[in-house]
Amino acid sequence: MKHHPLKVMLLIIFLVIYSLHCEKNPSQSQKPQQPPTKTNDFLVDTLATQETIALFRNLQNLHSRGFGFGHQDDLAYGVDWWAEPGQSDVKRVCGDYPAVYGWDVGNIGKAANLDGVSFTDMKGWIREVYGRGGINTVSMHLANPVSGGTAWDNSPAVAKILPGGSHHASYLATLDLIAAFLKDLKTPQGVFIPIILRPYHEHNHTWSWWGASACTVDEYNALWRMTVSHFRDTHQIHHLLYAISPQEISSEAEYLARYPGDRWVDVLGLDYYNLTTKNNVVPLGKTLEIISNMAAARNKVAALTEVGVEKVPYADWWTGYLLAAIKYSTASRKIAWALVWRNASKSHFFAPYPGHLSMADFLTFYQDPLTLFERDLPKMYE
Ligand code: BMA
Repeated sequence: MKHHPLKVMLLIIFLVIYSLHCEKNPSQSQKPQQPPTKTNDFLVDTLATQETIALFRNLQNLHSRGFGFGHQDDLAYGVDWWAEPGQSDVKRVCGDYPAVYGWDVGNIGKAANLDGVSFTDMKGWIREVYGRGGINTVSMHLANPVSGGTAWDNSPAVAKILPGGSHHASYLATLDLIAAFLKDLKTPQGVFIPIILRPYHEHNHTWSWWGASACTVDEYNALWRMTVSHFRDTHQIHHLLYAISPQEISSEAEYLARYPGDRWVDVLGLDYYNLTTKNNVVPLGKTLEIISNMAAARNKVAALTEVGVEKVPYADWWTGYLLAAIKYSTASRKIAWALVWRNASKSHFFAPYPGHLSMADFLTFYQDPLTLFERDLPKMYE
């Protein structure tokens, strides 16, 4: 059949105009977007993935078995080694990995974090941990977004990064880098790896730019909510649980003095660095009781998000101090995990390494039925 050239021309003109119209009005050519389906009504993120919901539920129930032992940067380095595949000071001492692994995204945007850990390697370790059934938590020692100093530069910055502030856009750009990092935490099958995000920690203390001397209560809460909403709503990241962690508080009122609200928090954490004397076993036990009762009343998880004594200078610290505090009462035992800080060197470490004076006691701690290491964990993501 022969086509008339004018007809062909007209058809081409029509198709070009129609396709331009569709580009401008995508609704004409595509189905309208379905609103995302709610997956739960108890997490900060009501669109959280199934694996994230399972992690939360399993953390809530973990106390029926015990509490997870955690260690910051466990796979990245230890006393006398750096980035060796499979290596871990905790494993070298007791034969198993920790149940919980802490990581930090301070210096995001550079090749390595503030402690020299390559972000590419960190992603690999997070995937490795998930593959073995362990738990990952991420803190944020971000540089001062106004002065450019470190996280410890506590010159005021929060007011300037909130909406309308001079540094709002540049701070969101930093959060975008963290979002990109989080979105890259996937299994080879494309499953997002749940992360317990722990931003703006120890905020009742004053060392950081988000601390109590550098911003008002309202500014802190606004910063928290802006950050959650940037990840959850702007970036549609749905594999996060949000943990708050004030340091060394002693009452519920003190805990809630700087707190963005139950709708914005999944895990009620506590950081505690005063366990340098047995006199503080009971005070810590009492605080754990407080946060664990608060978590139960609010359908949340309680955790000892950071604890430890630098260089662990007491031979019986693991059972005589830490375990004693956690065993203080039936409520204090209900924390989901207790994480000690990093093993950077012989002068800055919080977990034992082979030959350390607390090693024998750590083995007793490891063998205690209440302590859970990686092999003791139930399936956390189902
Ligand atoms: C601190 C110390 C610092 C480190 C920071 C973030 O407590 O360990 O050396 O840079 O945590 O990991």
